[in-house]
Amino acid sequence: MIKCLFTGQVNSGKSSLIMSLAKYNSNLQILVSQDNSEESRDTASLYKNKVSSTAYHTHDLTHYIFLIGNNGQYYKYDMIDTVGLIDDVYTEPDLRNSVWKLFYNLSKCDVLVHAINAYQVKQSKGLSLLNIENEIIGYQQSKNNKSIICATFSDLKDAKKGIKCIRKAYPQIPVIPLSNSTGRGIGRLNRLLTSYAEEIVCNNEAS
Ligand SMILES: Nc1nc2c(ncn2[C@@H]2O[C@H](COP(=O)(O)OP(=O)(O)OP(=O)(O)O)[C@@H](O)[C@H]2O)c(=O)[nH]1
Ligand SMILES: [Mg+2]
Repeated sequence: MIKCLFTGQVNSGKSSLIMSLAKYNSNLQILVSQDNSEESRDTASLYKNKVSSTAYHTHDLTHYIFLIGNNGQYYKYDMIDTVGLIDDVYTEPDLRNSVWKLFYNLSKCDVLVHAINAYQVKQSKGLSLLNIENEIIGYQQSKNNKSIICATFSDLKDAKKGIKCIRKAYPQIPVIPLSNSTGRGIGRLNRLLTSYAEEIVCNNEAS
């Protein structure tokens, strides 16, 4: 199973992204488990209803296990939704445990999907990521691991400038303009995750 970690600031669209991917690969069942333990994964119950565009706040990790792919070739993905990042994430006692879990899973994941609200970038007149976001992206890069940046809220007016800004800051990472409202970019994200899965499976078989 391929592990994909979704990170990003609060309300950057992480949970919606996972739901969009689930819907894109429709009719595939989704297993949801609320924490990271093996037992709970084994006993994870089936929540077909979770596949909706309704977003909800998540305080801890949530695993969504489902198949994604195209052209009849599907791969099992463990989509891991993480805590919404804020400025003082390290000092908030409530968040500390979630941040530990995030970094633990980062060290184990195959693919990182980092969500950045492209509209907000434009609004704040430039890309100013939180320290913890730079650490997360930097960690993946230092390990030469696969990363994707989703420039969410691309449906909003003038998000284009934000997307340009993100691309300029990260020329070496694929940046996908994405909208969880219109579905823009979900197909592209799906294709990229499918091709990464092919590569990862091939490498695992070879080693
Ligand atoms: N217009 C627009 N709204 C979006 C988009 N993505 C998410 N939203 C909305 O933004 C809000 C936050 O989305 P979530 O998916 O909950 O964001 P999140 O990053 O999981 O938030 P936390 O878990 O609180 O950190 C919800 O009301 C979504 O419907 C997008 O691409 N475009
Ligand atoms: Mg969320």
